[in-house]
Formats: sequence, C-alpha cells, structure tokens
Amino acid sequence: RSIGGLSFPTSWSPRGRRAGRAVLGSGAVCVGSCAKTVPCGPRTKVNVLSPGLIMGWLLGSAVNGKLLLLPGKFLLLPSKLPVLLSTSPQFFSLQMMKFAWDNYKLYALGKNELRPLTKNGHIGNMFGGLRGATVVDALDTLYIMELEEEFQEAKKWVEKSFDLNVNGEASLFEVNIRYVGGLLATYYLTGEEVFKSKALELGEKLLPAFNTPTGIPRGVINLGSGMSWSWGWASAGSSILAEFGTLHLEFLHLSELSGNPVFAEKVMNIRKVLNRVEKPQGLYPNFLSPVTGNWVQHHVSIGGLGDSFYEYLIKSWLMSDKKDSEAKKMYDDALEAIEKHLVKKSAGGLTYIAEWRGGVLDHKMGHLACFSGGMIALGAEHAGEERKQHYMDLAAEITSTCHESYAHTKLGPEAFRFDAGTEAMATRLSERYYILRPEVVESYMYMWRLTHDPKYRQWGWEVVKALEKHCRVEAGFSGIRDVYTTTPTHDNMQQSFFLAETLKYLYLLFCEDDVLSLDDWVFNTEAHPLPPDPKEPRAQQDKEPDYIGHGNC
Ligand code: DMJ
Repeated sequence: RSIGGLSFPTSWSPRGRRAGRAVLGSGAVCVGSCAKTVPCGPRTKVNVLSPGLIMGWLLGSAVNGKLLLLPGKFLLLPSKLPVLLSTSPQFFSLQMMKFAWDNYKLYALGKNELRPLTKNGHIGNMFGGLRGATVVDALDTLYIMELEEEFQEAKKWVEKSFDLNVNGEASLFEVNIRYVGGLLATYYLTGEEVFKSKALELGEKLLPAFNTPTGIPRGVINLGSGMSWSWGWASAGSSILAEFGTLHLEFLHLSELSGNPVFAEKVMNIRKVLNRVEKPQGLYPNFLSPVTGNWVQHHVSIGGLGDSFYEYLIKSWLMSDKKDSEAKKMYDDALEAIEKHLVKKSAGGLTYIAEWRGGVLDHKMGHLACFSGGMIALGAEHAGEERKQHYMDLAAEITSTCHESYAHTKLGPEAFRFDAGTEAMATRLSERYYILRPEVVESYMYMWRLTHDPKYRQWGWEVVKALEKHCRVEAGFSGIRDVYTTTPTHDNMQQSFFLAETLKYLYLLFCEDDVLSLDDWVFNTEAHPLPPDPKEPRAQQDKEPDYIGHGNC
C-alpha cells in the first residue's frame, strides 16, 4: 500500500508500538515536535524506531523536513512523535490538518474558508458578518492534535481579531454549531476564559431569533439588529427541524456557564412544542411553522433538514448524565418510527434509510444521512439488552452501505440511490460531488470505538488515501465535483468542517479509546466535544490528562 510514494501496512495494531529505547550522546539534537527542534541533553532518553526509520524520514519531508536522521542510521525522536510514526494513520491526519491550517493561515486567515486553488479567502453569507469560521472550527482539533504553535496562532486570532459586533444575515444553526460549539469545546479543553466569554457574548446575540409566537426560532438572524426571518426557500415561512432541533447541547452549556437560565428555557420550550404537535406515523417532518407550531410540509428525512435533530435527542440524554429521560424517549420513539417506515433493504441487500414525502418513499440517502450509523451505534449502547444487538446490527449495516457509496474513488457522492437497479450510487450529475464532508468517517469512528472491528480503521485509511489523492491541491484541500472520475475537477473550497470534523474523526479513529473518550465527552454535530457534567473545564479538574493525545495517539 502506498500513498505519495510512502508505504504502509494494510493493517495496524492500535497497541503495537514497536519503539525501542536508546540513549543519546552529548550534544546530539533531537526533534521536539513536527514544528520545532529542541536540543537533547546528555543521556536524554529517546525512542528509536527501527521499523519506522525509512517511513519516518519520508514523513519528515512531508512536514517540511523538520524530522532529523542522525548518523548511525537511527531515527531519534522524543515522546509523542515516535508513537505517531509507529501508528502512521494518525500522523497522516495530523499532517493533513497542519497542511490545511497552514494554507488557510497563509492565504485566508480571518476569512471564513480557504479557496485553495485561487489561494484566497471566502466569506460567504452564512455567518452574518462573523469572520474566521475556519479558525473557530479548527481550534479544538489543533489542540487535541497537540499542534501547539498552530493552536496559539488560532487563539491569538480569537483574542485580537474575532469581532462579534457585526451586522448581517446569519444562520442561527451554523453560528451555533460551528462558533458557539467550537468556542465552548475549546474552553472546556483549555480552561482559557477568552473562549468562554466569546461563546457567551455570541450566545446572547442569538436570543432574538426566538421571539416568535411559539418560541420556535427562525432560521436567519441579523446579529446586529436582532431581526430574524425564515429562509426564503423554506416553505411558507417555516423553520427547519434540523436547525431549531440542533441547539440543545450548546444552549444548556451557555446557561450552565453564564448562570442565566434563559438559554436552557429557550430550548426546553422547543421540546415542549415538538411534544405537543401530532407526528404523522410517529415521524417528525422537516418544516414547522414558528407562528402556529404546526407542520408545514410532510417531508421526513434523516439526512439534510432533519439529521442532527435526532442526533441531539440521544446526545441530550447522554449529556444530562442520562437523566433527561424525555429526550431518550423521544429518541427511542423516533428511531422506532424511522425503522418501521423508512429503513429498507435494496435488491442487492444493502440497508438504507429512505426519505418520506407525505407517505411516499424516495429511495435515496444523502451523504449527510451517513452520520446515522454512528448515532444508532451510540444509542444502541444504551438500549435495553434485547434491542442492543439489533441496533448495533442496524448501525453496522447502514455504515456498510455508506462505505459502499464510497466504492469507486473511496470518496462518496452527495446523494445516492437505490432504485431501478441502482445500488448506492448517484444517478444525477448534480449529486456526484463531494465537499469534504465528515459523516461517513464519523460513523467509522463510532463503529470502531464501539465494536473494535478493524475494518472501520481500514475503511478510514482508504478515505485518508483518497483525500490525499483527489482532494489535496497545492494550497490546501478542495472538494471535488465528481466522485466517479479519477481525475476530478476541484470546487476550490476548503470547508471549515473539514478541519473541525473530517480530520478530527479520522485522527480519533486511529487513537486509543481514552483520547476524548465517548464516556467523558459528547460531540456536538460539528464534532466539538462537550463534557456531560459541565461544572468546570477539564483543564482545571483534578483529573488524569488522558482526554487528549499525551502518548495515546
Ligand atoms: C456540518 O456542518 C455538520 O456536521 C452538520 O450537522 C451537517 N453538515 C456539516 C458537514 O457535512
């Protein structure tokens, strides 16, 4: 197996560290991290990686020649880097992160995304004048990967340049999951006040969106004036299930940290409205009127428009230390209805989740829906004994179907279908693109952590190689327009969720289970880790620091 000329084994042992020990002579120099070299004193103990020697040298050039080969043909490295080298896939996701960040910093720092072909920044109109979406989305990934210098660069930008006094149309949902989620997670990881105060300040600015007759927020808000309205494309002025249903985790933390119950009240009211309204066949349609509190259209989907609403039900329960039984019941009931009405098997035996339009099935799955393998596996852990295996099997089947959609170039299309003899393939040209989305590797990460079946690591490694081959361009990573060609054209966009989610999940897939353990952290829908018991940041708790790298990754 090779990538960029580097060879790797077809499988790894997560615990198989083959590093030996050696003692350095006086005056030798060893390498402190990917980013800097540090002098080693006499008799400094370092790891010697004989099997990793050649690989390490080649990888060294991949990170700008910062690794060192000393005479005597030993690769001498202290602490964490040998571990990264001996379990190479994490190192790859780490150096991909460094490459993505370095190019963003060089060409687009302060803009929302990097345009890696034209080497400039993109601002867009999703964040209402807020800037630096990639900085805030990347913060916790940089921290977790121990890319210290890069983390400090990002932190400095937040301290000095992140301006919240802006005017413009923002997506309540996107600002919440990327900015509020990213800031909260980084605060909990580091304990640094700047992240907390920015999260709270921004949270306050989102509150006017809830000023509607039902308290169901509208999708768009002007962060300056507080005016809010519904998306022009949303039928009859409706609000979107996945948008107003994906605020709960962050808003509970905002209340916890500020001591102000208003945030929690807003999301508990959403829960109340949803419990009151009748659900067709137990299903939750995607469009709800913020004025009447009734459904506007009967389109149900576990992909776009619906997806993270279901995710936040099970995660709200987990985040409450399993006390929020209302959320758990809503999740269990919703999943039962989804299984009864939407889960299907294709002629070729692939399990998929169809979409539902007023009772008629559309036999298609979006890439976005592929997060559901991980979600169902996470929920299965906490289902009764008799349901547990059933849901684990369902999760594995859906994840396998999503893997199938990646069959051609090892990257998958935006949507794939199961009709007229089609098996997990896009049938329309307009659905063949891949924009660096995380959902498939997200499910691999959960499935790996919950089953330890090595195939999930193997599948993740396929994605790493495919990203390198098809999406890496001179100045960053770009989405591609057609996943069925080996010479794709690029869309010139490095999405911020690539740094927040895709690379983080790939990294975690190859770490040991105690690195951001699923017992200690709940990931928001943008992969920003939040603690279940948010009394104080982890960094200030008297706790073994086993929740980030520290040799386990
Ligand atoms: C991310 O912003 C989040 O995962 C969201 O829930 C869905 N879409 C993107 C990534 O595809």
